[in-house]
Amino acid sequence: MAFKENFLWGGAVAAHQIEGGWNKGGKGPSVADVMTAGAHGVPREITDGIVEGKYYPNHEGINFYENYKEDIALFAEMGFKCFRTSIAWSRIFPKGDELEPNEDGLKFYDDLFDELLKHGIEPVVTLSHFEMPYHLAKEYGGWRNRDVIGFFVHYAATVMERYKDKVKYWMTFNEINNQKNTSNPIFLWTCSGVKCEEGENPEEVMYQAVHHELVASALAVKAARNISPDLQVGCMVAMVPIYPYSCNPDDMMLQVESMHDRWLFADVHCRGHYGAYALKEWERKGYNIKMEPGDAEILAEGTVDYIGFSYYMSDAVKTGVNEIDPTNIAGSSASVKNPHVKASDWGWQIDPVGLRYSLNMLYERYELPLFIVENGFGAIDVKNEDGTCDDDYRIDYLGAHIKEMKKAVEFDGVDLMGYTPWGCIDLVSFTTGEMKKRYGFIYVDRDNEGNGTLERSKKKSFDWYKQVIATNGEEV
Ligand code: BGP
Repeated sequence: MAFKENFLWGGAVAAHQIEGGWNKGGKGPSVADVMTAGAHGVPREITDGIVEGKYYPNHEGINFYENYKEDIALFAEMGFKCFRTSIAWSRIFPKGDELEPNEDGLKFYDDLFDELLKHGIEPVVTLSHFEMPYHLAKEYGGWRNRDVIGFFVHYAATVMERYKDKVKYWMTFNEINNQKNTSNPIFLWTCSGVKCEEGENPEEVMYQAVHHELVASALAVKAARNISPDLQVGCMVAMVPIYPYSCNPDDMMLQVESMHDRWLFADVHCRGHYGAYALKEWERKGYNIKMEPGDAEILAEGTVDYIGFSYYMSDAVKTGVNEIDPTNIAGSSASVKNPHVKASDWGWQIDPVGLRYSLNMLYERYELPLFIVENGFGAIDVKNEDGTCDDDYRIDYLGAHIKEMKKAVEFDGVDLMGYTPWGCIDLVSFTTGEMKKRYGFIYVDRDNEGNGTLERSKKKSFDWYKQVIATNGEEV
């Protein structure tokens, strides 16, 4: 058998994309709550606050806040061993800078985790999944402000202390490296609460915010160790492996440079310090990233126990495609379509082998246990009249990825803890705000404008995944 006996099969979601109840139980607004709906190809709009008459999909999500018992029963029917969700920070600290937590918010997650445990499902919790209290973004400037470190660590310690007997697996910041995407204001603002002013260099501002988050993450790891030796704290990075377009040595070197911004975050989380390439980049660009005495020790001491990562697609880079700034960590500025793989309707390149490659790269580099906490296929599903949905393309996608992760475990010896496909129940898409970009095994009756009964129904992939779990990945 390829996978361990206690392999954590499950599914993943994030609070702001499913819960709804955005102002219930004393919750304060989060940055995610001020994002309007997008549409296919049209980016979401980030407002400066709630605007009368605008539709905010995250306000209602799929009403998991009130429906979680029924939803968890469906996860249990599929045989989930674990369920990854996040805590909405602003349910616990509505503004973010209070000393005393909101008891109603704490109680909600007590009940949620109890319900999961009742079904034998282990909660896996992200502390900050692309959201923070809106007040911290508005009044403090989000993560660019060093004070936010203290607020976050207080929040992290409060919830880890409260749930230490219910939640063993934690992650600090979801896809922390996605903030490298300085061209997309959604990422910068919702991930880190940072808005750039005229004349500021967004990349420099981003690196400063990221440094604060990395220090906060390390302090949260240290806090967990004081709270209980049983807690396991991981990081969460978006793994989009980059291939050289050809064996041209220049393409290969471009690939190495492009991967730097993937490694930067994981290097600090896992090795406890910035890679030499990052320090050189800042020096070359004249960036002044402020660090305080003691930060280096904190980063060195607060390294993670495991690596959580998302995997959806791979990327390829080619020299001479764009005007590439040679001083830039190339990121995806030199990305090209890979002719060997197909793409989803949203242009995400489908590449199961890239998952095995990623598992190998991460394991060779860090030798830490790995946890695939997101993988999935966003598609426009059509519901049949009898309520079923023939999502064979999703079964094909997930099955192909599971086969590759099996090879990584069986042939390559990678230490893999678990697998939680993204959006195990249909939810609000992060980048588009759409409901029609669906990932779930469970269909939710809701459209892009917020209409629908919210009724849940099983897709074909529901029974398929149930069988995968029942056979511990032997029957895919
Ligand atoms: C990851 C995020 C998730 C989720 C997923 C799918 O980047 O961690 O929050 O949204 O991508 O993306 P989307 O919803 O845009 O299809």
